[in-house]
Amino acid sequence: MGVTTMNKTAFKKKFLDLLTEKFAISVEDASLFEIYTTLGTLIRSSYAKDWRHTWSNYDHEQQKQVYYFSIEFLPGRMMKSNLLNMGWLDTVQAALADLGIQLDDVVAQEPDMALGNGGLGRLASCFMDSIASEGLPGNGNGIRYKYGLFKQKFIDGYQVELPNEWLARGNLWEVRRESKSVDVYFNGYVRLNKLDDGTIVPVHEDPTIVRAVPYDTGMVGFRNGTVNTLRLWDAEIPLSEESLYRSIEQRRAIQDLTSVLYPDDSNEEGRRLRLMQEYFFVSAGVQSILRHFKTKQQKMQNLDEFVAIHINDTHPAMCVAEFMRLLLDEEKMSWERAWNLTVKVMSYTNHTIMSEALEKWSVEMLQSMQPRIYQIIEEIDRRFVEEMTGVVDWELIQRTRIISDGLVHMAHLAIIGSHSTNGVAKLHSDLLKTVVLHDFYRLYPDRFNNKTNGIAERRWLQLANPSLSTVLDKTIGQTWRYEANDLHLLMNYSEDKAVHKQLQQAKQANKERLAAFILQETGVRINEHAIFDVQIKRLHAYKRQLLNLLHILTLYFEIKEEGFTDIQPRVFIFGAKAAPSYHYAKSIIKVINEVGKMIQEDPEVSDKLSIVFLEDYSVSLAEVIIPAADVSEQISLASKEASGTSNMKLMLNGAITIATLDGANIEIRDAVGDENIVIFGLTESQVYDYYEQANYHAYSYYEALPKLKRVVDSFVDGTIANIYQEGKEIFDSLLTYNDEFFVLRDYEAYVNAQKEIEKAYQNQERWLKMSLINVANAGRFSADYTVMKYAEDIWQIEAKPKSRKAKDEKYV
Ligand code: OX2
Repeated sequence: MGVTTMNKTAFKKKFLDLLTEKFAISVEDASLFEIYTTLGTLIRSSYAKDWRHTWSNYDHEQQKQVYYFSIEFLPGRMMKSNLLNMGWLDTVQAALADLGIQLDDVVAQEPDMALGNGGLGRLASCFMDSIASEGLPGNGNGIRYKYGLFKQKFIDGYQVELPNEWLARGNLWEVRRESKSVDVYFNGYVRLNKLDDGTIVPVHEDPTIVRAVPYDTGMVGFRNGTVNTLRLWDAEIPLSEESLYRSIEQRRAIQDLTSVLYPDDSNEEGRRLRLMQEYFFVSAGVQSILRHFKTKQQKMQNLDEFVAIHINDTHPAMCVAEFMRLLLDEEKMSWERAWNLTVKVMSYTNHTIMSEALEKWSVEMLQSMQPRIYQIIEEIDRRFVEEMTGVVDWELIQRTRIISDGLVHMAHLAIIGSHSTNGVAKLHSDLLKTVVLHDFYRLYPDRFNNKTNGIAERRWLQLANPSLSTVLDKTIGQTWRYEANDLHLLMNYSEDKAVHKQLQQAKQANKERLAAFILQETGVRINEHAIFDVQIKRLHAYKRQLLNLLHILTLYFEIKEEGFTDIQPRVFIFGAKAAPSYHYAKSIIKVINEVGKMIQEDPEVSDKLSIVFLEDYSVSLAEVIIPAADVSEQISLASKEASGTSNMKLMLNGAITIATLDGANIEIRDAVGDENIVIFGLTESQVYDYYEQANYHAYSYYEALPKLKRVVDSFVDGTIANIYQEGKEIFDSLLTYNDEFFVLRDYEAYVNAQKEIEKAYQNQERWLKMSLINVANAGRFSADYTVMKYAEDIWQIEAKPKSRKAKDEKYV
């Protein structure tokens, strides 16, 4: 059974046979989990041949491949997306229905694979889908964490973290490849032995050896027969060394290596175990790439014609040093030749300008944990300084060198050791050049480029939003399903009332679906005809969920104290996890929850406003929320959000964006035009002016705007029940500590922008046209296009024509 040929009868037979074979059970008696397992097994075995062929074709045709190194991947559930990409979705859905089974109940059995925190990891997974769907030879390389990102619960409005045992019932999609294991060395010390001929041979004495075992998962391309590989590494005790690691502590230390994903998003904590994780997956990945390369009949010096390695943020930056180590120590290559190859092979993406997320490791820690890697980094640093001396001024060298003040700067290593550094949206890439990495831009202007993020539109529209997809099919045909830019055909219907009506009905159906979900999860019944106003992203001060809350409180006081009655009902929906150690972010969660409760218990306001803070935001939850959104909140302080990707997903589903000119919001504005988005607030250059002149006084806004004062005071004057130090903490952050993220400065503009949103919504004709224009112009944010740009400009890899997206007859 090939992946694109499948009919209902054949599927049913296969499925029922396998159910019997696996569980000796009839379909009537089978549990949903047994059905899920059977279907998953069938799916996997059906793409297995294509998986093998994909790999052997790359080899056979000597194709250059990219290896995307990322410490996080966030694929969510895979069953439905595999079915879609195999071309089986409709058939399987119908066949199961014949058997009395709802596919959605089956797919809900799959735990979210949540090996990432947020945008960074989800981007890596969107890229995996698109790389395969474009038929590009590309593979992921990461860590198989035993526990995914923590599960979030609210108890008395507080966030509580529970372990996420995603592997408890096994993982259908992975294949353990024992035979591809490699050893990774830690600790000990390195002796440099001088041979008779003068060459120096490093010997790693007394190391701790960890066995890295890969688990591979097929990344199925959209209807093209391509199945790439996501390789995640697990840490084990090497068999031959068992006697050496007899103590429980030693064994535990090794097993703990891949236990947990660090739950910090855009924030760096500098913990020892994290550094171990980084070296672990870097070394395992690079070793296996080189081992594979050596099976080809190719010269090592031509390696760059066959291999590209991508460093996704700084966590895998040690790829540079590990690659050098292997070329020098194992392949006996000269430094110059090895360095030349390394720079050609490596490329790096920066995902944030927030300095607290730029990794720095102490020299002592790195030196004791990876003595050889440290030596190599030291030598890279020494040569860098030597090369630049006399060419550029001394201060510039000191600011850009890798090791300074007892710290190893990982971003510096990634930039110096690669041929390409890119940001993730136009503004962000410009800021890298002009501010954050300006010194490096002076040294290597040609290395800097922009690659605006993209999203897997198949998942975020075709799978998540069947109601809208049906309207699109009927209106513009089906080519948009494989060529996202064809969504633009919808512009021909921008004034078409009948199409508007259908879009409205699709949105309403999604709102009802979400309302039912909310009722089931929280027991709260929301007004399905209210504006659904959505902010879904990590809880971080710079993303300014607090600004959203100030607006909600403003509406609350307008109703309670100023007698406003003609407010358009709104449901404010939040999804956000806070890093467990991020106290301030957790206080904001608590206060949002308490305000939500206060509103809900007050009949004077509860029919007009409500807050729903959904627990445990995840990929699967996003798939239910996004299609139902009317308003997309993208309100970070300008310059702080590198790109954002929920902004793209929400626009694609017809939400209207209320945004600052930050990250990819700017490109969304360019795509839809000023009339179809609501922009407010400081621009990035105004923010920088404030920094330069140090003349921001938050207090003056508090004093000058009575409504704002009323709202800010409510954090400490007893208006909101059950908040104690949380309210005070927020109050102080705004006034005592002068409001680091200019929340008070942007407040008035934001409230006015929200009035504009309300006005636009009340004119449904205008609103539906705006919404349509957003959908019609979202195609450019498909990750299919993004990865093609990476492939052409950075990785220099190509798809073979037959592996490009298949334009299946059904869709032409
Ligand atoms: C995130 C960025 O904060 C976000 O703006 C961006 O869209 C996403 O990466 C994908 O590029 N950790 N998470 C991010 O950056 C870091 C570091």
